[in-house]
Amino acid sequence: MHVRLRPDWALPESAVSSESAYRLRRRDFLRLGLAGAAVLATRPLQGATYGFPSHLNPQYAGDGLTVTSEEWVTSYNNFYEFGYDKDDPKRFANRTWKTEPWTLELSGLIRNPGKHDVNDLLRKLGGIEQRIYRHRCVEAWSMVVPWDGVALAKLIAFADPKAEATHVRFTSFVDPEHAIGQQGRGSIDWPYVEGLRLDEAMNELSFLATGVFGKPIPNQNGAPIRLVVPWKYGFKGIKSITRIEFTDAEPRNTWKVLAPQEYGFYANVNPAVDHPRWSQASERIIGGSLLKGRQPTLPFNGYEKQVAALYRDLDLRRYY
Ligand SMILES: Nc1nc2c(c(=O)[nH]1)N[C@H]1C(S)=C(S)[C@@H](COP(=O)(O)O)O[C@H]1N2
Ligand SMILES: [Mo]
Repeated sequence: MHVRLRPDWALPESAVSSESAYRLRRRDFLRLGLAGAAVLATRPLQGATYGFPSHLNPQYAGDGLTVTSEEWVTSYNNFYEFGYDKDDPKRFANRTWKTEPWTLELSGLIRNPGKHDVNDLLRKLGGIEQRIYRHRCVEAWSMVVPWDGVALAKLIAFADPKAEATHVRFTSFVDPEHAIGQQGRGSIDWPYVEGLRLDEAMNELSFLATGVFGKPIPNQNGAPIRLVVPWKYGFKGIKSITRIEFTDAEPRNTWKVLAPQEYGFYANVNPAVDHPRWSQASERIIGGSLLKGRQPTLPFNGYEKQVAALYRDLDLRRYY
C-alpha cells in the first residue's frame, strides 16, 4: 500500500522523488534511535507520501505557500514556560530540561486508562506520518510547518472513550526547576491546559506531532509530543503534553482563563472576528519577503471544507 490518494487537506508538495523521501525516512531511523526506529519499522513507508528533504527548504508547498524555513520554525516560538520573547524558548528549553524519558497519562472517561512511556505508546499506535499544515497564531502571524506524528483519532481509539465522554482535556507539565517561565510569580496558572470537543478531536486533521522537518521535535516546539489543530489559533496546540483526559464537560483552557474577552474555547481561525488587539483579516508570513509579507486570513485557516460542519449550529461570533 505504497500509493495513497492525497487527502483533500494535503498541501501539494513540490517535485520530490519517492526515492529521496525514502532516504529521508532511512535517516530518521538513525536520528530517532531504537525506539523511534521501531515506530517507523511497523510501517516504514507511511511517511513517504508527504516526505521531502529538509535541506531544500524553504520550498513551494502549493496554494502559493512556501514551507517556512526550519530556522524560523525552530527559533520563533511561543512557549511561555520558557519566557515571553519569541527567541526565549529555543535558548531556555535546551539547557537542563529533559524531555526523554517522558510519561503520558491517559485518564478519565475511557476503558483503557494508564500511564505510558511516550515512545512505547507511539509504537502501539503504529506508523508515523508527515503532515504539512498551515500554522496561524492569534497574534496574526503564520507559518507552514511539516510535522511528523500520529492522528489524534488513533490515540482516542486506543483510549476507548465511554459513551459519557464529550470532551478531551490536555495538560502540559510543571517543572519550575528547569522551566524558567514557571519560576517566581507570573500571571499564568501552571500547568498550561487546553481542550477540544470530542468530535473536534476525532476530526482527521487533529494531530499529535512528535517530529518536524523529519527530525524529533525540538524542545522549543513542544517535545516530545504536542497537539496540532491547524484550523484553530496556535494557542490551542498545547506543547509537551503529560496527560490526556476524557471529560463530560468543556475543559478550561489557559488563555480563556487569563483573558476571556480576548480568547475563547473554540479559537477557530476567523478573518471576520477580530481580536481586541489584532485584526484577524490578514496575517504576517513569518520568513516571508518584503514584497509578499502578508496574506489574507482564510476561514478556518484554509480548512473550511474539512471542519466547517463541526460548527453548523454554533454562532462563531459568540463562540470565538
Ligand atoms: N505548553 C504550552 N503550549 C503552547 C504554548 C505555551 O506557551 N505553552 N503557546 C501556544 C502558542 S500561543 C502557539 S502560537 C504555539 C506555538 O508553537 P510553535 O512554537 O511550534 O510555533 O504553541 C502553543 N502551545
Ligand atoms: Mo499563539
